[in-house]
Amino acid sequence: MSEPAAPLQELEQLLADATGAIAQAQSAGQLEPLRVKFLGRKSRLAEIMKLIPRASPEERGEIGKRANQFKAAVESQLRERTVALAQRPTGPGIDVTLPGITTPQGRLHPITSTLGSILGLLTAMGFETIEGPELEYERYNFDALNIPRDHPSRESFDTFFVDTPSPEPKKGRLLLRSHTSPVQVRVMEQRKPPLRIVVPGKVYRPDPLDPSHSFMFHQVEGLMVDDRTSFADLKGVLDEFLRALFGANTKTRFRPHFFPFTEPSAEVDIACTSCSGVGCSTCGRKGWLEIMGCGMVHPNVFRAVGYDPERVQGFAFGMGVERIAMLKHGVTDIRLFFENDLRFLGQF
Ligand code: 2NM
Repeated sequence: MSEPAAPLQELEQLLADATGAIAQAQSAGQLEPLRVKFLGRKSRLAEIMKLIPRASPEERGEIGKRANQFKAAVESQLRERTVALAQRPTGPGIDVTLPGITTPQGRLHPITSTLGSILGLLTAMGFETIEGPELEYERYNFDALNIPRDHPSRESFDTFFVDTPSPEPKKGRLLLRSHTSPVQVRVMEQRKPPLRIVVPGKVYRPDPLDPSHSFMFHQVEGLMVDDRTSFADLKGVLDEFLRALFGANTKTRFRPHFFPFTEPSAEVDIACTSCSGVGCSTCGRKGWLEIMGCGMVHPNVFRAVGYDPERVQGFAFGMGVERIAMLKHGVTDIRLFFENDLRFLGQF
């Protein structure tokens, strides 16, 4: 009894073993030994097949049938596993639970965006943006602007002079411009009025460094020249500009001042952005913040560029971009703009 039943039970056990081993194979190279082990000439299957002639006639058919089924099942599992292994992605596996890689977000430098707002507003009012050289001649930075030969700002402690290999007698020494006005002089020399221009750019002054001084900063200067241009036009343009920049309710104040290149001249204050005029540490208890300088272009400046001061009138103004950015954002040290610390720059 036990002899004929044994081959059938063994085939059942062999199929379970083969199924488990094939499923665990990790490469085609691991499948071939399994084919040899379960189907080869020295396999248990081969042994069982040899028993068939000696079995009783009834059992002969059953064992033969089961042996063929076993062979077909193992061959089909080997084929399927071969295909599955070939289609499996190679290389290291992907851990779908890992956090994603974030893309760092860049942004404009606060000086760039403040400059953009300033130029955007003035351009909308009809001013054309013009840039010019940072390395200038004394003639454009001082002489043409009615700045006297003995003016203190011409001293080496107020201007970065540059070695001038072959000084041009009419243009003087080379220097790093201390304001952007020399560009306006160059434009006036080249063009006739009417003129409405704004000149942004870097300017250089050898000041001792402190929370409100840096040896390089950015300026925007404006110039309008026409046959009739008044101080009222100047006031209207700057009031409009400052209310667009700091808010519609911004109070302004024009205070008499002196510049060699304008007459009359004024400094423009806005009511303190921190205390609205009450008095605080931002405005030094004055309630007002100095925000820009301006005036009517001096006749000597017009003469220097070949304009007839009897026939043209103009106004000019200038402001520091860092100062405006500091007031807009509550920054208390100008040097932060130039240290490129991402903890600072990331806040804008
Ligand atoms: C200021 C204040 C007042 C100014 C004058 C000129 C030029 F070239 F037309 F004469 N450009 N900019 C000027 C006048 C600049 O900045 C505080």
